[in-house]
Amino acid sequence: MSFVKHLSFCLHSVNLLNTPDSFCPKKFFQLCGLTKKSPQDVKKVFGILDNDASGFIEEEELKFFLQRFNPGARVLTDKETKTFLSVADDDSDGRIGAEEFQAMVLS
Ligand SMILES: [Ca+2]
Repeated sequence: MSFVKHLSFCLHSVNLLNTPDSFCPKKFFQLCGLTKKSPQDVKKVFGILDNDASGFIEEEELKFFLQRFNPGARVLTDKETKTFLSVADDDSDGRIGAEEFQAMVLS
C-alpha cells in the first residue's frame, strides 16, 4: 500500500471524515505513522497538500487536508483549520512552509 493510500485508510479508521471539530493534526500524524517516516516521505505529503506548488500550505489549502487523501471527505472547519495553522506556523505568516510542516510532524 502506498503511504498516501495508507493515510486515506487512516482517515476512515478514526472516523475523521464525518465528525466536525474532531481533527487534531498531531494526533493524526502519530496515528498514521507519519511521525516515523523519513523526511522525504514527509515532503511528499507536504507536496500533496501544497496543491498550487507555491512552496507553502496556505489556509485555503489546509481546509482541504482530508480531501487530498480522500476525495469523499469533508473540508476542515474554520476552527480546525485555525488550530492546525497555529500548531505549525512558527513564524506566524499565516501559512505553513515545508520546514514548518516537517518540524510539526517530526516533533
Ligand atoms: Ca500553496
